[in-house]
Amino acid sequence: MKLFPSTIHFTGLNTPVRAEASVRDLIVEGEIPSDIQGAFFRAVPDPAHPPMFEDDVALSADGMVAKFMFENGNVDYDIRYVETARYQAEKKARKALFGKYRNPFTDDPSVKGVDRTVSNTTPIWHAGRLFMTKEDGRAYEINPHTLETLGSWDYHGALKSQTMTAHARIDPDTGEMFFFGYEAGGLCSREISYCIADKEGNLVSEQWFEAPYVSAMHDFVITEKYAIFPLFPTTADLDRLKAGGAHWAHQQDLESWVAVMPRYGKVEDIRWFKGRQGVSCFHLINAFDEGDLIHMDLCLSDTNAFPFMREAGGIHCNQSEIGGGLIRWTVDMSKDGDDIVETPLGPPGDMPRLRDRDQGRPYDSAWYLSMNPEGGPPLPGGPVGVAFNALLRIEPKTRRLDMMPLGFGMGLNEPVHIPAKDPAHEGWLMMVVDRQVEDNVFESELWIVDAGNVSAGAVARVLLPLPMKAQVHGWWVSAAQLAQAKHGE
Ligand code: V55
Ligand code: FE
Repeated sequence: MKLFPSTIHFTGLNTPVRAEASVRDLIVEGEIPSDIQGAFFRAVPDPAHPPMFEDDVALSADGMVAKFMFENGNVDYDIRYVETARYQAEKKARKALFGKYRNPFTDDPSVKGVDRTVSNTTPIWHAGRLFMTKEDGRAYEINPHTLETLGSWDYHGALKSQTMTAHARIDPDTGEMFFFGYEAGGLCSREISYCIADKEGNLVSEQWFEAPYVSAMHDFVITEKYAIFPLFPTTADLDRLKAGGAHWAHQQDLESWVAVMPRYGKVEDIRWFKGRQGVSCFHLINAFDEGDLIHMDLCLSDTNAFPFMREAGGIHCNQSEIGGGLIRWTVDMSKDGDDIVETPLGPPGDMPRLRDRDQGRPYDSAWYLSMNPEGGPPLPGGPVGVAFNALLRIEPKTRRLDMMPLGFGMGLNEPVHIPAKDPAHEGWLMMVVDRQVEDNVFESELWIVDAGNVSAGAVARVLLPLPMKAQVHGWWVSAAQLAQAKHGE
């Protein structure tokens, strides 16, 4: 194609920007809290070229890594493409050579065998290194100071898995990073890798096990004792791909599963618990142990939230009619059987954010994005095609909810959490807020919100002089962590 398609994947907040840019000393309204010293990294999918096919999706767009750098109340901004093998091949050809989302059979023959991943989902910081991730391939390492791409990351040749999740979990006490990869043995393979990197960043464990079906396993959770792998029935099929079809199709009549194993144990010790049919979940807030019980808190919906994954499975419904909620699933490791007990915790939503120190532990509060019933129609754009317009703070123990509702024509990107020096203070949330100013024209600000008092709104706002294409996930890296970066300035 010569032009970008006029579908939702390339319009609204998904309108391609494609500019690598740097802006020093952004304008700040209000005072940036002194706790905020460090960098907010963001993953922004932004297609460098018009796609080969009209029906291309936002999830296929080339990854850009953006950085808001905070130093003593001053804010600088940078955004650069992740120079994946795919990006470099297309840059040289000055056009798209890779075809449909996660379907290599639709590629230009000239790029057969070239790494297809676009590194567009989550920036992850671990053991002094910054990675850009996407679940269909391995991570790319990024220089956190310059945003230069350093190359594909395989733990110095140790990693066997061909894929790595965009949702790793870091234990706050041990500093270990727990992660997995599905389709670990190649396209549509049922193999799942389960890996641990120690606090120095060495891969110290990698085990593989087999899934009951090839599932879009987007996230997983750990507790102090267990590693937990939920599988939902959005499935892949090699014959469909070979016929030029979609990678994912949601199957409303297939059951979901949760695999549970001791986190330092063997995959042979996995127990499988059976979940509801047809449900879907992309993100979990957290999980924790209570004696022999394991609780996991999921952003669950009745069907897949992505229209293109539903439609490939023959499911047709309105986005606004999809039911769901923040739901707790509990399993009892002292009992036989495969039962899951379900408890509702909060209203529907997604893009949850947990304090780093609460990972895998009982927790008092967390945050996620939802809809404000009085906010008017949602802004078009983002991975699923509509933006959230309310920020929720939830106390899972008391079910208490607080909300920061946005007004008409406004939308939210996922926040990061920044701890406060004062242990009695809940810290800060930071997120990009978009506002529609005319048809397909948006202005954006970076908002800083008191994490314990979200209904008070922004305490400081950073004005952004460039259009901000919709973000997927972000990561906060403190100045102290940046000072320990393995790549110096
Ligand atoms: C998601 C995002 C992806 C992807 C698959 O948010 C799932 C869910 C940004 O890329 O490829
Ligand atoms: Fe995600």
